[in-house]
Amino acid sequence: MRKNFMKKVVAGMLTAVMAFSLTACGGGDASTNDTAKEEGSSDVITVGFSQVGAESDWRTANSESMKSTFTKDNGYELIFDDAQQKQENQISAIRNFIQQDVDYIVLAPVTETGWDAVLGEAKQAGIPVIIVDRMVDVKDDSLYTAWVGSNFELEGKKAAAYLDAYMKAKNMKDMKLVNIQGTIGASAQIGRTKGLDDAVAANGWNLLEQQTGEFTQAKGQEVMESMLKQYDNINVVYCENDNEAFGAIDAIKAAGYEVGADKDMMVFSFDSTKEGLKKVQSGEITLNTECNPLHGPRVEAIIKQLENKETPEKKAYVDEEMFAHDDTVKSVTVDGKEYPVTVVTDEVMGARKY
Ligand code: GYE
Repeated sequence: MRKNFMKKVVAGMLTAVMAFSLTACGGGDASTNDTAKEEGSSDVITVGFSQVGAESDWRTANSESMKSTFTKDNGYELIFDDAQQKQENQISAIRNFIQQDVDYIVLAPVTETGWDAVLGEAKQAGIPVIIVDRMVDVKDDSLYTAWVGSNFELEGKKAAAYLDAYMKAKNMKDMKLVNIQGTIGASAQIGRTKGLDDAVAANGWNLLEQQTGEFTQAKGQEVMESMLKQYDNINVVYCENDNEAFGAIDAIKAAGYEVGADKDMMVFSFDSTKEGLKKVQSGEITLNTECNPLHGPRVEAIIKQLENKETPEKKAYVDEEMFAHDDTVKSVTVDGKEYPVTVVTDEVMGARKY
């Protein structure tokens, strides 16, 4: 139940009681009660959203989805805070939201750990917290009301299964693999790295190095440049998001190599933003495993449930696809489930809005 709304309901009830006693005394005006009711029902819902930053195209699409959902016209006041990838900024944003007595706090956490204290403060203040995108790792699950986002480990497993199937289909024996990781400690990094690590262990792949590219294009490029200086004959580059892949591709080309599955180096990516899919269509990215950023309506659905005193699902995963340059591998099987691979055509490109 919305706190400001509750406050108004209580105020309305008091007014009604007073009006009733005045009427009983013969001099009352019962319309006071209606005014209070009207005020209550036209109340805007205030949402404080602590966003990680603006590090990637995915993030831009995610912010846009939140902003276009929580509008004045839809009955919301959105307080948007960009933490510039720093947890301390997110913690102070949450403290500000508590001070402003918002109705809901929405948190897209930069990393999983370190939230117990501040989420405890929100709980103490009686403000529901909805976690979106990456997860939090807290001792007490009651510190947040609900979470919605992606199954990052499944994304990693699907990508690794594709790489395995691709290698076998093309009879490639010699793998020299590098991994440009996301922000260390972020669920998206933990899951995508784990999917790869497990496959490396199971298949005995030659993983030369893992280094963070912090989910940005600039860092992706820098890390790739240094790996190219250090190792000869890298042939698979597993990037953990599109922007890192863009940076890595620039670095590979600048070093004089050709990018593509049948060229010098194969690039893997996650997100499948419009720019990311363009590079799949051109062949510079071999496989792009989708991660859906359009969480605004999903968070709103949770808030509506809470407003209606319903209990939202504690954790909800989003369904996601895989996009490839060609149909060498038509599907992969992970944990007994088959996932189709879609070849990027003009039609696929046309349907992608972000
Ligand atoms: O993959 C990346 C962004 O947490 C799913 O963060 C998100 C990741 C996304 O910077 O592009």
